[in-house]
Amino acid sequence: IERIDFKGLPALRLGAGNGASAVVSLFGGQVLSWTPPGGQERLYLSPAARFDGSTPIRGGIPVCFPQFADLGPLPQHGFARTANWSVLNERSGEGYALATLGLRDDDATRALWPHAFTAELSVLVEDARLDLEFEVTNTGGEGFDFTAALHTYLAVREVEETRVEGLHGYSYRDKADANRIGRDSGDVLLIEAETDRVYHGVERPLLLREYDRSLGINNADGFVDVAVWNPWVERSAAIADLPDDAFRRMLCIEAAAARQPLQLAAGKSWWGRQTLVAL
Ligand code: TA6
Repeated sequence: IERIDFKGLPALRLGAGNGASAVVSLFGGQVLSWTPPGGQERLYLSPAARFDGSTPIRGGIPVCFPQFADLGPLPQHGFARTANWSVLNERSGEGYALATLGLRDDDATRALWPHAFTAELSVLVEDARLDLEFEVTNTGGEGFDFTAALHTYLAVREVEETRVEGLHGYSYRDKADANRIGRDSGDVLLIEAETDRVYHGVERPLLLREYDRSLGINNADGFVDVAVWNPWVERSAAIADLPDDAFRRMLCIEAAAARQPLQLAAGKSWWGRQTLVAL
C-alpha cells in the first residue's frame, strides 16, 4: 500500500498482485479506481471530475452519508463525500490489500448535523474482488437517524448493450418518473433512458453483463436497497463535471439504505457492505 498523489489529492494505492489494485482518495473517503487482475478499469471516473476539494469527485465510489440524495435537509448526499478522511489501518499480504479510512464528527459536521459519530470505510482488494464495508457508530448520548449509500459508478463499454440481472420482482421508487412506484416484470433491466430508481429490499446478488465481461454485485449485508442511476443525454449535458457522452460509459449501481432511515441508538453501530466481483 503506497501513499500517492492523485491529481493533487492525497490517496492510497492498494496493490494486490497480478494487476489487481485500487486507489482510494482521503478527500471523500472515495475509491477512485479499481482494476481486478489483468488491469482493466471497472469504475467510471469522469474525465471532467474536479479534484480541487471544492466539490465532490464525480465518479468512483462516493460515500453518501448521513443523507442519501435529497432525502432530508442536508446538502445532497450528505457531507462525507466532501470531508477529509484519515487512514486508520492498512495491511497487505499474499494476494490482498486492505485499508480502513475513518471520519468523525467535528465542528463543521456538527454545524450541519448535531450528532457525534465515527464512520469507517474498509476497502479490500483480493483477486478479482473489491469489498467495501461501511460502518457507522453513534458515539453520542442520544439516538440519531441517517440514510446512506455507496454510490458506485461502474464503467461500462456501452450502456445500451449492458444488462442488469437480478432486480425483477422488486418494487422501486422512480425519481425519473415523478417518484412513482414501479416494478420490473422482465428478467433483465436495460438502460435505454434516464434511470434514477431506488429498488426496495433487494436480497438477490446482481449481475451486470456486457458482451465480453460481467460483474457480480452483492449488497446483501446492511444495505437493503439498490439505487440505479444513469443520467442519459440531457442530464449528462447539464452536469458540468460530466462529459456530454458520459451516460454511455457509466452506470451507477449503488448499495443504499434509503427507503427507511436507519435508527442508531447511543453507543450502537451499523454496517453495510458492497462486494464487486469481476467475472
Ligand atoms: O443516486 C442517484 C442520485 O441521487 C441521482 O438522483 C443523481 O442526482 C445522482 O445521485 C448524482 O448526484 P450528485 O449530487 O452527485 O450530482
